[in-house]
Amino acid sequence: EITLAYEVIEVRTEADKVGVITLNRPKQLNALNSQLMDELGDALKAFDADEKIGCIIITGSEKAFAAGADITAMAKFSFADAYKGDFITRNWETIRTIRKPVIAAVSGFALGGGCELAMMCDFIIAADNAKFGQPEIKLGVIPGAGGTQRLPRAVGKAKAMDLALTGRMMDAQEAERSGLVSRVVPLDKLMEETLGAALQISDFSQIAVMAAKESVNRAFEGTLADGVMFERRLFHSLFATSDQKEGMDAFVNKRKAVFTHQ
Ligand code: CO8
Repeated sequence: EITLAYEVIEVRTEADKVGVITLNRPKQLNALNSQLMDELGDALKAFDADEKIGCIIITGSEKAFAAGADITAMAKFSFADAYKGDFITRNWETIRTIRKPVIAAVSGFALGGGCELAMMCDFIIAADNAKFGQPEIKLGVIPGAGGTQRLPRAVGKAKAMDLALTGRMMDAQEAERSGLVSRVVPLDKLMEETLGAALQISDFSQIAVMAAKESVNRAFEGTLADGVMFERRLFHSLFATSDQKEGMDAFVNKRKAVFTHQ
């Protein structure tokens, strides 16, 4: 049950099993300030803790997923403010602790911290009007929430350097070609498509889903051999779940599996 009052995000559930978080500072193109990152973190944690929720969606408005960290909030920062402050150090990390899948449904601008937030999600579905970029260089700074690390892992060095050094934007087609987004859909189909994926995920075994997320993320840490061993041990452990018995029995008996997340 979500009881917290939110001001700069909107929170709802779909079919009692998908949590939807809508960034809601329309006048600032969803610029990410401390309050927004706090509220987003609280909403993510609440959905993660809710047994009924199997998948979470973060989305923005048609015009902007998020046009970056809030520049007006940062403009007068000293080094000490940046280094010691919550804004930079604490509340951007919450999303990394969420164990259920988080999908970014991106339309419009996903720039700077907005692009970084989208990349911290497990995958991105983009509307055909989406624009991605890391324009921090134009402000005399560099990406600060993982942009220089996650972008090259997603799109390779050439495009990551191009985007980080020139500050240019990449449209949805280029983002899909480069591997930054998993699907591009017409703007008016964005929520339908994303919700479809989220509902599909929610009907699977939550334990298997969390294990899959954990294991794919492991691909970005350490060596291939360690990652493969990590995956194998997780795979072995899933044979201890009722959901594995149910999933395989349903296949063998040609019926639909009903997972209980045990
Ligand atoms: N911060 C604050 N306000 C913003 C931001 C932002 N990032 N982006 C847009 N706005 C505001 C504008 O100031 C404007 O406000 P007002 O109406 O009061 O003048 C309003 O939103 C609408 O914006 P525009 O009039 O500029 O709209 P356009 O359609 O003309 O342009 C753009 C849209 C191209 C998106 C343009 O607004 C823009 O370039 N925005 C800035 C993009 C940017 O530089 N983003 C990177 C910010 S730095 C960053 O994200 C660092 C991340 C580090 C994270 C570290 C945390 C750990």
